[in-house]
Amino acid sequence: MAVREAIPKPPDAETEQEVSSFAKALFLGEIHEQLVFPWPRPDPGERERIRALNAGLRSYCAESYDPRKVEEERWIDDEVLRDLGEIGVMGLYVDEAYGGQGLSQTGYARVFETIGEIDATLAIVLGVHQSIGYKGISLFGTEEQKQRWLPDLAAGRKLAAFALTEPEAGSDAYGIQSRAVEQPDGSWVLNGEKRYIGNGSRADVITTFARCEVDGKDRHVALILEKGMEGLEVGERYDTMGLRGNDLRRLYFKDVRVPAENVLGEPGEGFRIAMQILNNGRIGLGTGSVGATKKLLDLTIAHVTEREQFGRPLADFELVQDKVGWMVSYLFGLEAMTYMTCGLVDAGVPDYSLESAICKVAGTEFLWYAANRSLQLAGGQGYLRSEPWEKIVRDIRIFPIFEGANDVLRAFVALGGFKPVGERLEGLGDVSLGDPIGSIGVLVDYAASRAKREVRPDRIGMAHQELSGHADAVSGQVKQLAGETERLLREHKGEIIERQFQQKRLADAVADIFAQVAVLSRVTAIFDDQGVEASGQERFIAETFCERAAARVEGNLGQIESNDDERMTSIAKLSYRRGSYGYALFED
Ligand code: MYA
Repeated sequence: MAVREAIPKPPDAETEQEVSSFAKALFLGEIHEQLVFPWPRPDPGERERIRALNAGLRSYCAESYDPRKVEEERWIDDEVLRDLGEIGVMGLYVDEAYGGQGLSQTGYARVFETIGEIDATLAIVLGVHQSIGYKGISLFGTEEQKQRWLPDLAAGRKLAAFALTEPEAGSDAYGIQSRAVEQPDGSWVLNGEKRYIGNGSRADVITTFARCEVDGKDRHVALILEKGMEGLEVGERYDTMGLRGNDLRRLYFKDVRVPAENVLGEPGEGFRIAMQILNNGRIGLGTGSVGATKKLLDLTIAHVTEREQFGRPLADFELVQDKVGWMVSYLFGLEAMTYMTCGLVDAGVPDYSLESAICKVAGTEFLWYAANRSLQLAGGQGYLRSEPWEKIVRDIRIFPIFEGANDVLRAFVALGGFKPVGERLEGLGDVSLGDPIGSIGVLVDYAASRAKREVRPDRIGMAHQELSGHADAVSGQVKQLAGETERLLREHKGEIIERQFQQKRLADAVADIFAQVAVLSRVTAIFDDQGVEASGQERFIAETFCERAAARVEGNLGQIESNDDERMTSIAKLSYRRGSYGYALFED
């Protein structure tokens, strides 16, 4: 069910260029605001359904779901999972035709916020199941495959898992070693090993990936494995710091024969399929972080308003207000950005890979800092195992690591932005950026042609006029981002792939720009609905977020030129040579 009916047509022919990704275009200095204005409106029919699902989920879990028991027993009762399936939360986005709830990405995220508030382990078990476990079947499955698997998965009669990571291929997912060889009868024989697989021994259906040969080329294939297949062995369970109810396992594939009808998509397309599934999963971690932070905020407000010290509630102290104010204002921005991304998916924007990576990085890091600050405000009480903070902190520590380690995703975002800029530069003169002398002329030509192309959409004109100051500031930041991107490419050419300090700065800058655009769109909709006067608090929070985000953008882009990166790499290399700290103050 589409949240937004259709993407409105751009205003004139010059701006009517094919644009597949809002975030990638920002690196080119282009703001395709018709993709992000107006704010995506929830479908009224869907709103009712979400309310009913959330209410059912809350009342069921209040009675029958005990997070501590799940942690002690290290799994969720099968009966509870069956009940949750009956409530409808095991097949949230699956078409009604296959027995699911047919929710949009936005609707899915809203129910997942509630799941995340109840318990992170529950969110991960259900998230592994539908966010990534059977997402591939829903996105790339044939009609026959959907009919075969989705009804049982959506109803919770079967559980799914996603198996990509291997001992030698974590962040470098392209480098998986598992291998599938096609047989004369069209089936495949699979060998290899996977690790850190959630729902590992419980899953009935596992989406997995292996290398394969297609037309003599080394490619990847996506396969659906089923419990009980000969040679599919479940290995030992990992003993983890948090999410202790998550059944995290090794899996071994020993000559597993996979029938042709279990191949997902085209052989050779496996890596693209894996990445597309993860794009969806990463948004889930962004919106899940929104839900988890709301819970932390509730805990924090309750604690600081009740607890008194020095004859006053903690809430009265400035440094407490600083933390709570930061939490609320950043949450407002993160919520806008993550739901804006859901809106892009629902509107059918083809490429949201950068946006989803941005949501994952921003969401999981904010949640981590928020949890730390919330625990700090709870004082000694926050450190007790009987209190909720201890478990939350343990459970969420993995979020910045899994589904793409955050620094790897930052590199992915920056390189994803460099790519269209590099292509444009190369395309102008057909000269490789790897050729330092040849490219100079091209870059000069490009700079000149750019001046003539000022009609490209480089301003935000659809924000409410009361927000025009912020909209202009964001337009300026986009211009600066594009300028720095081009300058870095010109300076480093192909070597840019090694410049991780600079990649991080660009990735963080574009994340803050995207978040500001989302906030402007959100508040414009609030102004339109309620009037400017009546929306004073939202305006105040939004402006606070935008001003802080703008300062971060300035900081990050400013450091591209002036930084101590070389000192940091030298110190690190020296310490590798010394093998330890090596600057002992005492000689004992
Ligand atoms: S699941 C396992 C998680 N693992 C990863 O995420 C792996 C991380 N690594 C990668 O993503 C890739 O290997 C990177 C690129 C990014 C490093 N969308 O040359 P390339 C295309 C679309 O850049 P590499 C888990 O943890 C690219 O354009 N396409 O490749 C469970 C290119 O195509 P072309 C993409 O340098 C957690 C081609 O691929 C994407 O090797 C459980 C090659 O690209 C993309 N994103 O790698 C979580 N990336 O050749 C449960 C690349 O055409 C969730 N490409 O240009 C629960 C949710 C609920 C939470 C609730 C909380 C409370």
